[in-house]
Amino acid sequence: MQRTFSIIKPDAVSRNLIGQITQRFEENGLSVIASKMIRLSTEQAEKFYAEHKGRDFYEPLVGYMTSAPIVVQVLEGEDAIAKNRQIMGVTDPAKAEAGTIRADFALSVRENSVHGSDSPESAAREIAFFFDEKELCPRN
Ligand code: IDP
Repeated sequence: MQRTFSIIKPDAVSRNLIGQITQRFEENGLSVIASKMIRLSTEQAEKFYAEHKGRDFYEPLVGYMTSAPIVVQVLEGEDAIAKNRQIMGVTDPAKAEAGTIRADFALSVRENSVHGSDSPESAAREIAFFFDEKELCPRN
């Protein structure tokens, strides 16, 4: 069993896609073990995406991520990190495989509907960024 961190991003929350996106996770064997809706502050968004600081897309990304509420979730399942990345599709929706969340819902490279951790290290860091251990509700 593995845990990963997911964000349903502003473009998707604004278009009432929370249910449809969460359904993709659940029907692919990922269980939601923590979930909350929040509005990121500029400071939080800058810190969360600090690895991209200095890139041309960084400031618009921070502006977008703070533009509307998001849903942050912890997903648990077998091979959860890779499975979630597969369900999401690649960053650019135009290049994402048919049937993935980004191919079906994303608006652009920036407004691409979901975030998912890309490694065990980032999953641990990102989960701890938004959740206390006592907020996680594993199934067993
Ligand atoms: P990922 O979310 O697929 O892991 P990253 O490279 O970590 O992709 O980029 C983080 C986020 O920054 C992307 O999901 C997207 O919202 C935004 N982003 C990445 N590259 C670009 C770009 O070239 N133009 C605009 N936004 C971008």
